[in-house]
Amino acid sequence: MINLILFGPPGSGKGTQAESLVKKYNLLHISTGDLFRYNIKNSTPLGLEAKSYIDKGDLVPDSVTINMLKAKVDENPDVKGYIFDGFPRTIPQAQALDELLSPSGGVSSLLMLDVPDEELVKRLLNRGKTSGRADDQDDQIVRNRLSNYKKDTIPVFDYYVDEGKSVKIWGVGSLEEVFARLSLELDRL
Ligand code: B4P
Repeated sequence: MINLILFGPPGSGKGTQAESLVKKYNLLHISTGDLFRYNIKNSTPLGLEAKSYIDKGDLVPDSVTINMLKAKVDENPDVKGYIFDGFPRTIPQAQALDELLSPSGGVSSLLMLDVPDEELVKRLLNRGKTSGRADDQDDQIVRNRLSNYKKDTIPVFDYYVDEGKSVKIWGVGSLEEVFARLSLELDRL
């Protein structure tokens, strides 16, 4: 079973690349960002809670995020493997994922899309012009997301380095070029 974490700063292309990877490798794509946005759109209690954090560029609390992720995995027991996109973003989330996946062999690999900050800000503000996403429209909110990534999320990369599972992939170039780099790593699993 392949249990892949697609990792990287906001705007690094995780969602974009996950869409292509699931088709090629027949895996289930679980994006916590998409799950939150679905709940926000449908005004569920979970969505209302998540919105107050996401709109400011803050992380949603671990307890809420972990329970939502577990429910999604439990709903889909018969899959060939998963691409976790945007999860884990904190050490407690990584520990919860390890526990959840231990019956199926644990995390196979963490692939980090490496993109310089100024390129990320440019991509996100550009997406904000058409996406309607409040968290993509304001320079300060975008920079807050980047600073939260450095503080809370980078330690997750180091956590899996200790297990020999973290790999950095250069995330600048055309969508096809980045996809080819990711595929090379996935083919090794
Ligand atoms: P996410 O939905 O995960 O959003 P993201 O980090 O902005 O996006 P991603 O990296 O997938 O970028 P994309 O491919 O779209 O999270 C949103 C928020 O939800 C978080 O800030 C947080 O508040 C909350 N949240 C989610 N998960 C959480 C968790 N586990 N714990 C707590 N809170 C959580 O690409 C971005 C743009 O770049 C697109 O416009 C795309 O077209 C463009 N692009 C992609 N690849 C490109 C390339 N190679 N060249 C040029 N442009 C490219």
